[in-house]
Amino acid sequence: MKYTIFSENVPNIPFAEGKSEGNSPFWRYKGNPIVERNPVEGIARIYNSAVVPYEDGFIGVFRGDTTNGWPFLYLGRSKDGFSFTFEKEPIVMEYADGTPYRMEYGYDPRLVRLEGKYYVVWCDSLRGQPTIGLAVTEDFKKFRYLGQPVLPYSRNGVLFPRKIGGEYKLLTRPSDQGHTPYGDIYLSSSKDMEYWGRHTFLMGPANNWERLKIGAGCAPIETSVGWLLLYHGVMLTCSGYVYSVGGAILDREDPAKVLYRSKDFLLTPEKAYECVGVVPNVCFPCSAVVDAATGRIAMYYGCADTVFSLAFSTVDAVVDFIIAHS
Ligand code: BMA
Repeated sequence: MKYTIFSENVPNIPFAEGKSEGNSPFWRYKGNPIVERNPVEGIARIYNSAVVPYEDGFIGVFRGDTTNGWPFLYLGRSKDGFSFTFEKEPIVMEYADGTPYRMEYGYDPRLVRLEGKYYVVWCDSLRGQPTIGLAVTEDFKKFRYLGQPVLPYSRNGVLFPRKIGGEYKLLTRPSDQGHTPYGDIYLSSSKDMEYWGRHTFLMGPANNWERLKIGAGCAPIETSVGWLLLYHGVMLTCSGYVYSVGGAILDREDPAKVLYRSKDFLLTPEKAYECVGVVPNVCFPCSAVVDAATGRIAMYYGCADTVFSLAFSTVDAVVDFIIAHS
């Protein structure tokens, strides 16, 4: 391996050998999608969701769009990272005093292990308006609601998996109520996970395939070159939005510095399950499982706001691609 991943070994990482497809450093799992329509009674679709290794298998927080149209967060478990069983009821979160948090809706969760606990970051709401929600769990039974690090409107909250320079770091994408011209990723800092500040601009749309807006995707992966950030970028065409996957590398000790950023997308909607669905032409990454020993990457991504899929690569292939196309 040319580059090191600073993370745990995950010998049972869901993975299949393959070759990059077309202009991508990734190759798709041949059994995609791994979650089809109507996965659970009362849930019409599961897609933009996050998975982490847990005990002897995998666990995830999933976006489930209910049959009455509202998105909520559901727990799913898997032995192999490919096939999941989901809970029928949404995750219940509580404030520190034990009162339940009444979630109006929740979508596009991210999940990260940090200091031995698991943090869920998702698109929550404050008086009906989208902003970032934060919760923590140690056992996936009790979820403590930690509040909202930033004001509405914001989406695509992503936590770094460790403190940097003594501070927690959070990526967000400020916006307005709708699909907007606010398309930039910002970086915020906190000493205690409660008060967030020193909001700084990280990056905005730079290439035509992401011209409309970008948003952080998977929790950044720490490598010997820097933090590997897989994100989504949106292009507006005459028949709607196209969501592709982009890649950048941020400085390890100062993640506000973008060291490399690919001019080309890393994955774009090509397969029928990415191009046809409730919202056509969407590849939306929310998490990646990595194995430090082999450098393997398994990226989970939502497809066409309808189904859930996996694509594979290695740290060497992805980092070299980003540097070569930077
Ligand atoms: C974004 C979010 C995502 C969704 C995408 C495409 O604004 O709502 O959940 O995948 O639009 O519809």
